[in-house]
Amino acid sequence: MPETTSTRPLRILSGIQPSGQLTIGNYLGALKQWVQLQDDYECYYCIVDMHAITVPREPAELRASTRMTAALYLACGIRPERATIFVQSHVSAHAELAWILGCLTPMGWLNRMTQFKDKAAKQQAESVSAGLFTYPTLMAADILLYQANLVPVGDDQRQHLELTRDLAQRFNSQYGETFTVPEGFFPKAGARIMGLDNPLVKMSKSETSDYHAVYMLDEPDQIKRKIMRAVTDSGNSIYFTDDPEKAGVNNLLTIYQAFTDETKEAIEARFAGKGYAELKKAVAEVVVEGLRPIQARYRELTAESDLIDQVLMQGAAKARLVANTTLNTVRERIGFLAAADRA
Ligand code: AQP
Repeated sequence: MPETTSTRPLRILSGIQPSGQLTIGNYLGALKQWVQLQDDYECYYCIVDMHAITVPREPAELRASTRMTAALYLACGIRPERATIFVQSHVSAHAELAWILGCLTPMGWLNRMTQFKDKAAKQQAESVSAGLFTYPTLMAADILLYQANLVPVGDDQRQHLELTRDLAQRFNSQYGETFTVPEGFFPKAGARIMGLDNPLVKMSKSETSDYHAVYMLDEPDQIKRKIMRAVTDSGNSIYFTDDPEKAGVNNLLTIYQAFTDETKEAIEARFAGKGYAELKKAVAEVVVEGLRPIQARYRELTAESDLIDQVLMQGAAKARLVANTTLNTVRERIGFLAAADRA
């Protein structure tokens, strides 16, 4: 029988792709919440390397990025004794369930995914992989394997999460109650951090321009330089707004709010009558100070030779137990013959 919410604590699943250096978007949209949630929920935080290969990757870079991402999870304050930290490809159930869910997913659902359209548009049409197209079914498998109740993600993942919910419901109605239908959990501030060089696009770790993103491991000087060069507008008033003309100022305020947890009103009062240069200086300062302890902890953790690999090995063992329980139920429900030699 599948586990039910009534027999266990509420579960959380989330992940980040090791597709480059993590940005403050990844931190504010995801990691910062993960740390807060670990004390109240049973949390599974994975490094989704199988998602990362939906666009071409250099193997050595992928390995380095995977370790760097794991170390940043720990450096932010995720504690392996509270939360299970693991690498997606270490738990083969993700790939198997993704295939099964892919067979249940109408192409029309995938055709609607805006992230696919955005990412595909950046590549030559003939080199866009089938994996990039079916990415949302792998993400659904990640979440549903752990019977997650809540999925803390940034705004950009709303559509994928909706598809996960639709798939869970479709499976449940076709084969009987099997999956928990997850809810999204979006941060109050920082759910969508925009590019510093173009505040109309999401800040992304795979954007290559020098002044697009602040990376979590950037030096204080780099952070200041990037923020001082952030695109704003020709006006001089500072307030939160949806007006695309002032998207740059709104983005800076959002970053300030997400790092300080102050209210919008307090922040607007603080910057009333001040100029953009003062706003940028203040934002740079809270970012530098917010990242400083994380960077220090990162340096300590990566100095210990096999600590990260140990955490990942133990995490994978815990994750496999939960994932395989769900997968066995799924196999049985859809009519796969039980393999006599499978544990
Ligand atoms: N700019 C952002 N603002 C708020 N949240 C963000 N997230 C990413 N960018 C922002 C959140 O970070 C988590 C991990 O995302 P991911 O690495 O799995 O994929 P992504 O959303 O595609 O992130 P990137 O940085 O844009 O990666 P690339 O460039 O490789 O595609 C998610 O919770 C996401 O919402």
